[in-house]
Amino acid sequence: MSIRTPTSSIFRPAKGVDQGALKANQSLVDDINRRNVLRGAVSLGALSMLTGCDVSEADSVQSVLRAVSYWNDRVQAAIFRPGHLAPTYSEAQVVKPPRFNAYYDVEDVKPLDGATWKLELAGLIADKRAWTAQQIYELPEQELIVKHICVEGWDYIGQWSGVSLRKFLERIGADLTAKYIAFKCADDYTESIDMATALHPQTILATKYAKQTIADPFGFPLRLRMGTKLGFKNAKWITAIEVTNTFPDTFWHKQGFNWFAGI
Ligand SMILES: Nc1nc2c(c(=O)[nH]1)N[C@H]1C(S)=C(S)[C@@H](COP(=O)(O)O)O[C@H]1N2
Ligand SMILES: [Mo]
Repeated sequence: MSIRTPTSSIFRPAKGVDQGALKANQSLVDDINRRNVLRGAVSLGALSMLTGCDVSEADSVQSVLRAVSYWNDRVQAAIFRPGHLAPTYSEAQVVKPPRFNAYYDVEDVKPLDGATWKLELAGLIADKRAWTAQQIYELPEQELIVKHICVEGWDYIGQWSGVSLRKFLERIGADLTAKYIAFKCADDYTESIDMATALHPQTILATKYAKQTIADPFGFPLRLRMGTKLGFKNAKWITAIEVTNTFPDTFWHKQGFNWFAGI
């Protein structure tokens, strides 16, 4: 199975500089460009000006890009408004079926057995008993009709429903003052989010799409869905949730993508 790396439609090469070192760090460059952190396309000149250093060696390019991206994570977390809602849409705008994506092709999806699947709980949680799919289906449902935006440059409006993550965390006695919620998935994907996003009113553990049980490729039986985060943060096929104060690194962040990834 080969790992597909999202390609960019946003990369704009600056004239007159060696683009090799920037191309080698394309995901970081894309992220910084997309957020307009440098108020223009990333170039070696802009990075040199920003840092006051001569950013020309491949190693220093990568460390400067990483520093800008981490700084960007912190700024995004600081300006996140817990009560600010992402735009919502009407049922008539919902795309059916949803558009599939993963770090591998749809033929390689390994469906989970809903009868034996369990959601494991770990970390700063009072009641760590595992949950069956049936137990989760019995929880109150909330519906989200929001835009799913993938960094690969496409989006669609989707209709997801399931229990509010805030309500679920309260129910299991999670420490709501902890910093992070980490998700493990059946396909070895990992994601983590900050507590403010976990408690946001548009963050749910989805079991349904367009009022039907989520189909296998879209994360059956349980996936995360947030109105305030980019597509890749929305972990599918969740098998475990951990509440922690130790930063849980993630599949895409390890490859240089922005961790906060707000919309
Ligand atoms: N477990 C898991 N979750 C995942 C992924 C993945 O590869 N594995 N891909 C992410 C990416 S990049 C996107 S855009 C969305 C796609 O969700 P969808 O197929 O429901 O549209 O799932 C995200 N969640
Ligand atoms: Mo994505």
